[in-house]
Amino acid sequence: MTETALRICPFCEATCGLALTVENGRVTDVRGDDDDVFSAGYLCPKGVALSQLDEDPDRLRAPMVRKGEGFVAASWDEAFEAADAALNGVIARHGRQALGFYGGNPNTHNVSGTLYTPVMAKAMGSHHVYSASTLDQMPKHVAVALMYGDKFSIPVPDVDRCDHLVILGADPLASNGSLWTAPDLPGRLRALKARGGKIVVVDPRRSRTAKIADRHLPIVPGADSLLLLGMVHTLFDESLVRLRRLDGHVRGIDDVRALAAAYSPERVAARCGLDAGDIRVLARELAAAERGCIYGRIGTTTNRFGTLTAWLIEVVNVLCGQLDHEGGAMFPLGAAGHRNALPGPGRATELHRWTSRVRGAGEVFGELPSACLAEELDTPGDGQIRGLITVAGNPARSAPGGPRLEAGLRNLEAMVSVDVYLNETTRFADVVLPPPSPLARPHFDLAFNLLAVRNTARWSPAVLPDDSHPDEWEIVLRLAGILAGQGPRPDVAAMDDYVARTVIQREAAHPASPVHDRDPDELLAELSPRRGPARLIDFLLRSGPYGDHFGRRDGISLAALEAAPHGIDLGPLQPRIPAVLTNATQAIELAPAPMVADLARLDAWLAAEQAPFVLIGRRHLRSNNSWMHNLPLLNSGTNRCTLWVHPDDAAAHGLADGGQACVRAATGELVVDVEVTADVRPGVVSLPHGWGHDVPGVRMGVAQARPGVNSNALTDPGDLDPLSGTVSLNAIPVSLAHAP
Ligand SMILES: Nc1nc2c(c(=O)[nH]1)N[C@H]1C(S)=C(S)[C@@H](COP(=O)(O)OP(=O)(O)OC[C@H]3O[C@@H](n4cnc5c(=O)[nH]c(N)nc54)[C@H](O)[C@@H]3O)O[C@H]1N2
Ligand SMILES: Nc1nc2c(c(=O)[nH]1)N[C@H]1C(S)=C(S)[C@@H](COP(=O)(O)OP(=O)(O)OC[C@H]3O[C@@H](n4cnc5c(=O)[nH]c(N)nc54)[C@H](O)[C@@H]3O)O[C@H]1N2
Ligand code: SF4
Ligand SMILES: [Mo]
Repeated sequence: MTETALRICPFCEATCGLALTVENGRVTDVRGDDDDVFSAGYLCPKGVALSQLDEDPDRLRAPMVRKGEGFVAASWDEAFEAADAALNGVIARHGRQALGFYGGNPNTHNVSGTLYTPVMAKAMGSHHVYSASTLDQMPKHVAVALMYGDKFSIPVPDVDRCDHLVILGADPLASNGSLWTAPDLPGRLRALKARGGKIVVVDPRRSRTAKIADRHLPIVPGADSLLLLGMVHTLFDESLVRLRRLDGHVRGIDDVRALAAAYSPERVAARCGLDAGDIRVLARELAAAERGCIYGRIGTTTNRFGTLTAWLIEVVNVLCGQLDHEGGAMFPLGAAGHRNALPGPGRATELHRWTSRVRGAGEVFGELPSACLAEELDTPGDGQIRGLITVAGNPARSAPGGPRLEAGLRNLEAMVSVDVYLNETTRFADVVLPPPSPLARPHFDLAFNLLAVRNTARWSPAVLPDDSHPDEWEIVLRLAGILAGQGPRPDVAAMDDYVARTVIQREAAHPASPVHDRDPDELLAELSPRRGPARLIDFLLRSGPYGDHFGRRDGISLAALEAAPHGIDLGPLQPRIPAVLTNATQAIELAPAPMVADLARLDAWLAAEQAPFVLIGRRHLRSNNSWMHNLPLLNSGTNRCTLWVHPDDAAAHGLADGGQACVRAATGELVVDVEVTADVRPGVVSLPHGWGHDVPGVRMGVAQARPGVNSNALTDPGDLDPLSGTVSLNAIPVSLAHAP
């Protein structure tokens, strides 16, 4: 029997709708869903690989429990008994602060990870909470929370109506966009150009996106905040500031004018490796554009000045009148769970409420910096991590710390991982609990709807439901019960009811909520018989900005999405200021004190001597961080873990294309394959992350055959953006030598 099933792709932030051909319980073909209200048929090679992931013989189907140096397959009951003994043993011996949690990127791409994994992390009752966010986007959250009030009030380029786009440190033609959800960004960027618009890319590499841009400015890595200060200076210096509809909603303009006075383009240009004139033109063009904006991503956030840069990007958009303006940078309004959807001040943003044990790094939104993991694992004393839970994460490849971090993982007294593979991290676990295939579970994009260039809502039911395998939310709730001392067989249904009631009560507590006056028990009854993520999403949709408010008006619900398998279009982005501002002043705070204070660190860098060679990363379309290298469709061809070296640098160091180089950093060294290319700025080398699969215990045959090297052996856990706790994964000082 052949049928077509629809499923949103869970692999990247573009969230394409896929049309799967299912024959006798197997997916035999993957295409883009032409009728999807958001993606209209687009997909990339990773989406096509969904069926290879489902069928990958190395993907874990059963729980694995450590036996000596290896693993044996176990029943779910046996595995949870082992997890209970291991985790509660640590609590009994050392207390709860000896437990730690690391959550990885795919948590954001599935409803279990978004809605239930945090419940488990909370049940752990320890300050040792770490995630990929402090290897990634945390600077954005900090900047927008301080400026607009909520960490998810992240404006995105309104790309379809934009005619002047400046891109800093992002390569959407490779990544498909990030903190900027838009299927077919390559097509949308080409359309921007075709209607006469202009794209400027600021990147030390001539990236794929730079190649289609009108102008490419090859900046020195790490200098973006100086470039932006030069632009801000120019806007005041040349009287280009115009607030348009933001007039009356901005506080702190005079402070910004005063602080930017010291950063003329002429002063910062050399440090940026750019012409002062080019910086002035950047500012003039953006100020003059009818509809334009500036956008920055991973090259600017995983950077020692990440929060300053994220802040200054917002400042430039505000001063050019491009924020909250059609074709500029706009605030999406997600259908479910958007905490800026209700007007009025929310909870104040407080940073650094506690600090890490070893180096005293500040807490950020309930987490500690992942760059602290290695030292928290191996530094003896009260609160040393002795037991670790990882969910959908591979810190052994995604976090800095290299061999030290891996030794720390190896020496743990207890480790439990929820993961689909035995990889560089999970090989150290005592118990590995595999979630079902993406095809066996439903999907809704809670996080990415908050970042999308068009408001839509789409729900994918499970394509190949599998009752024999617990869903991921059931696995993490069972772990939560274990951590709460309920033993290996907690009442998961009762815990799910508790979670649902908590979500309802939290929502109803807001005075502007449409369910403010409703009895939570009554609402729970109305959501019955749904349970798990479906119940929570139904609730969030119905009480959300487009919801039916539980029968009080015409609006959407999960039932409405089920009846619209290609999704429901909720329209283009709309201006949202002032309602979107949920900080205490309900105004745009242009000069938050923590940012202003942090400029002193930038000044020191501006005055310091420049490293002769620095390392940056890059992404390839057919890769996804560390974990999709086991799919033959993706780990093939030109997708290789090579070091890009400029021809001049190669000549100076005796390096040849196809040969090898030894790259040394303060924290480690690697022998890497060299690719000589003029697409990287002289003085800069580029190596992708997430590789280095040839280590004992990994069970990923395809990846092990083309292993590459772990670039995070070179990144420095000590090099943090202090405000956001995000580590600098770019602009790493290195030296190069010929490797025989
Ligand atoms: N040097 C350098 N390092 C970087 C970066 C960089 O640019 N340069 N980028 C950083 C960024 S942006 C990020 S987001 C991080 C990513 O950091 P991580 O999230 O730690 O790493 P991933 O490689 O995404 O690993 C995802 C893990 O989840 C598992 N997995 C996949 N799907 C599922 C699922 O549905 N459920 C569960 N339970 N597990 C699943 C995979 O097997 C894998 O083990 O890496 C960061 N590290
Ligand atoms: N194919 C693919 N897609 C992905 C991923 C993947 O691994 N593969 N990962 C996903 C994840 S987790 C994320 S967070 C997103 C990231 O999405 P993007 O931010 O678009 O990621 P990259 O493609 O790495 O682009 C970052 C760019 O920053 C440049 N850069 C490095 N240092 C600097 C600097 O100091 N200044 C400036 N201006 N530029 C700099 C690099 O040369 C690179 O071109 O991609 C997501 N999508
Ligand atoms: S662009 Fe992203 S969401 Fe779309 S098919 Fe590729 S990996 Fe999936
Ligand atoms: Mo990321």
